[in-house]
Amino acid sequence: YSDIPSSFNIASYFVDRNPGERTALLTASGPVTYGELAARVNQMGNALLELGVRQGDRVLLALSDSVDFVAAWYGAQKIGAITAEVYTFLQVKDYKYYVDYVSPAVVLADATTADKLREAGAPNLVSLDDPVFGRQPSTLEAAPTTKDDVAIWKFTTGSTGAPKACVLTARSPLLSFSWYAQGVLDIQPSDIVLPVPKLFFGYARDLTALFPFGVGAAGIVFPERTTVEKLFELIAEHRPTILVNVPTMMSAMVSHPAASEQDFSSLRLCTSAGEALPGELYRRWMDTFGVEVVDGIGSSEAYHIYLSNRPGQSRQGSLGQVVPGYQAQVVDLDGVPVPDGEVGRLEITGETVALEYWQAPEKSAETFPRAHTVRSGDLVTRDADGFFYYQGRADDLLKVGGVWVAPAEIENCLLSHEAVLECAVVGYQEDGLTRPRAFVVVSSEVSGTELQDFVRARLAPHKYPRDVRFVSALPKTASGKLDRRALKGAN
Ligand code: 3SK
Repeated sequence: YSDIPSSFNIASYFVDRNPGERTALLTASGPVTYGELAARVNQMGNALLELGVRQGDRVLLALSDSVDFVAAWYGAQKIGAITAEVYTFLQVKDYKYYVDYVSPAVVLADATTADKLREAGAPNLVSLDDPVFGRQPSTLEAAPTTKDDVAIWKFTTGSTGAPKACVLTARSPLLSFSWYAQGVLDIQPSDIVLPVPKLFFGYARDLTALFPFGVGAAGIVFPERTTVEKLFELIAEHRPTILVNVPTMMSAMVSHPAASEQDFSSLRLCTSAGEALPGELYRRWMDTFGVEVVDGIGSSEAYHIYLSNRPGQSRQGSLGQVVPGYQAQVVDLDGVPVPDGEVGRLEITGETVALEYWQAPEKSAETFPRAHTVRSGDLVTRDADGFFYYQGRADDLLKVGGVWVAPAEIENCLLSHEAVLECAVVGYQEDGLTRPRAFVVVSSEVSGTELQDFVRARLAPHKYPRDVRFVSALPKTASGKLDRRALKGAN
């Protein structure tokens, strides 16, 4: 961190340093070079200046994935503004929340989001088809920003409450690039990255349009909703080397009838993050596609991924080891480290960690107990080799018959049943007592009793699901994570 020069601009570093003729982005209408992207970034930055945005102001991006999304993000960075992104399929009331909370100098919308944002009363709303973006010069001097300036807000929803912004400085993307993308993934100029989640989710944005740019590699952008068919098509067309994946999509991909016909030979690895990857799904993925999975865990609070497997050394069912640059501790409720093998909360220390949650001092003090440290809500164990194993969220644990039960353990057991494609276990109340309920997506006929017996035969007796619900799909959040809150609300 002390190696980063104090004067540092994210756009100058990640875009402008690259040779102009190299490909930065691959799109349906052809490749976009770094030279073309830099010119568009400058136009976007100039347009934001004309719209009155100044260094330190916030710009809210509500944009579908496109070259202009990437250019607008870097344009804002280049003039020293703070960027925050939101999903494009929110309800008017959600946009109203974000607009009030962020209080942005400008809200950037596109055809998908403009009407809803207008209805939400977004002030200073500008659509990307506004002529202001077309009449700008393609040169722009970077604002005199430093590594310690606040540059990025990443939203976190957590399992309860309204979304909060993690306030991050410019050093976070640079360190994360160096520690994770170079230190773990060994990202190379020849890499081509295909994201499963959309770019509003920092996991995907950084892996597609930030980390690759650190070495002059390329990302693929496409506006459409990500479906298995679309991914198969994009893999055949662009021959990516890295697939940025989430377990939900991995499950859908392995279950697709055309899975065995795909040529994934261009892929050197598939990252998995965003939610726990069940060991059983890892096995199915390897059997079907044979592309190495590099599972890890990250968060908006820590900026990006802080525990990860290493290519060539992945352990099934493990989150891997600490990403070099971070320190990890497993602590009890009082913050005291627990011995290896015992379940505790994960605490991560590293210079990428957010300064705070915006306008949430109490929650900030709880989550960021010391500078550069985040106390996550994730429960883990660590083994003697330093590999971490996910044990669920602290707030998802169920007390059944007086004993704590981790839903992840029951879910993993159910997933090892041949008929179960996806499942989630949450608590429900019966006669004033908490009991585990399983929601399952199956590929062939099986009864609830059979699944209950299956778990009974493998886990401690109190852990079997007292109720089994068959569903066609599990509810997901916009970033593709399981929406446990929606399941907890089911009767
Ligand atoms: O899983 C997450 O929430 C996350 C957030 C930001 C960057 C990376 C990840 C995996």
